[in-house]
Amino acid sequence: MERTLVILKPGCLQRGLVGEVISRFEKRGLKLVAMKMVQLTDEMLDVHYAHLKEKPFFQWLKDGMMAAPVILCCWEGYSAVQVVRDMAGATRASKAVPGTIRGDYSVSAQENIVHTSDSLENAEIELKRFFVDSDYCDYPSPLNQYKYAPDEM
Ligand code: IDP
Ligand code: MG
Repeated sequence: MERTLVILKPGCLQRGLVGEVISRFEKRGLKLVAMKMVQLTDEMLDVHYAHLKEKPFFQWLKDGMMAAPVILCCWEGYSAVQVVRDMAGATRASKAVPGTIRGDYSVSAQENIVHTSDSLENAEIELKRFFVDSDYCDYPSPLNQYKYAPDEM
């Protein structure tokens, strides 16, 4: 099954939305396999947001991501990368569809509640960036037969 990275951004923490957002992934049927709270650094964000380093908002974005701790989560499930990405909604939250996380809790292009990996390849890279093997918890999923067809597990 796929694994994907979600970062609950500083605004999510400060606005008291951590439980709401985690609850959405739980209710969708995804499995939480790793989680930790960290203060991101400028160096970590230079790497994580390298694809945006020429953008005029790059420093504002990094400052926003360092304004408070973040919560890093790894969610596992069938097609987890796309499922989580779709649940987050459009980057520019003012255009995000209601029912998505960004569409329900934000209007900003920058302060948009969550980071989600955008492909399976990037999910693997990003998870390695923030987690080591011992961060992952291996535990039974007794409800999987009620969540998945045999070929989806
Ligand atoms: P994503 O988070 O939906 O994958 P990316 O294009 O990878 O979007 O951008 C990473 C983050 O950079 C966004 O989540 C958002 O916080 C910020 N960002 C992206 N575009 C803009 C913009 O036009 N203005 C301000 N911040 C932006
Ligand atoms: Mg992105």
